[in-house]
Amino acid sequence: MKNSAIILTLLYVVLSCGGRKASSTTPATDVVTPEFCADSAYNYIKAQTDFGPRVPNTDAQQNCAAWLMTKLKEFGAETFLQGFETVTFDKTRIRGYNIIGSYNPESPTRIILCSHWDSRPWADNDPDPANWMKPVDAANDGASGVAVILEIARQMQKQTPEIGVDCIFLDAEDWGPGDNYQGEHLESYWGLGTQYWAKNPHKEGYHARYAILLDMVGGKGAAFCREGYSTRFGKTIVDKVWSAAGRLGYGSVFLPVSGGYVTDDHYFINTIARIPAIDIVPYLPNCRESSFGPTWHTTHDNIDNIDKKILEAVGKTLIEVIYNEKP
Ligand code: AHN
Ligand code: ZN
Repeated sequence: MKNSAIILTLLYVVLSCGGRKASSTTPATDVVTPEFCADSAYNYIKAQTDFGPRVPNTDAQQNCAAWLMTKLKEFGAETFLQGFETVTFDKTRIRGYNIIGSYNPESPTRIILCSHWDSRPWADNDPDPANWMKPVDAANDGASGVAVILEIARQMQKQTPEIGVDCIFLDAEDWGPGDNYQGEHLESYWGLGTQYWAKNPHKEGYHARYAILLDMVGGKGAAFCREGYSTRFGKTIVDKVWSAAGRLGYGSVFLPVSGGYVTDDHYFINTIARIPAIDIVPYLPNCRESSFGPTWHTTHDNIDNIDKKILEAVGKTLIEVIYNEKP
């Protein structure tokens, strides 16, 4: 992007999402009400997809990792870069990076906001078999969750929450065996970055009150149901998030019904790290292509199929949860 384009983009974000000040009649002066700018989150998706598919062992992975570290530092977080090596189901040795940004790092009461940031190496659910070996842009399945968390990080720099918050970008979630694979479909082939982090937390003796995973939180037509493992391991957190969404008028995006069990990063946070973790993940039982939505693991998972209104529903709901959490 040319410098002039960058400046125009930034100007647009500033103009479209100016900070809301508390009214002058309230006694606490100059308190900025935490908000969430969906345009800003959208731009963070675009920035990620512009690197190309963030597949492990590629330049795009390296470049995007550096960018994510830069953004977290720019937004005032204490950062950790956790590199690791692992072997995938198809016996590929990959290098991964879990990227962590902490707010209130000394606070003993912490919550985690997390999302995977890697792209699937193959669009193996594409309607056209000619695309099955192409990597996925992963605007929704990867970049959207990261983008919502980055925008929340930007807001947390303006107003620190009462509790500690760790933003965790998990690598190597999506190199799992798809439906076309003939071998063993073990759950443990997914979420490789999370499994590494859960066994080797970035700080010794690390614990958190709970974790919220965002996965595919920007797709057109998305709706989120109360996912099975989330309810099994963290029913009170599911209740908290879904009732916050209802209060804000997002009941048609966060449907108050249960649906599906997804082997996702939160499963390993629950079972290995023993931190209660829930997943905000689409469940569309009537979608022909996939219950995660029509673009899942296809070449159509690109910026054109992102809906800012979904990003906004998720972002504002999380802001509501985070700023109501007491130490
Ligand atoms: C399975 O398909 C077993 N889990 C889905 C996890 C996933 C893939 N989330 C995003 N991409
Ligand atoms: Zn995926």
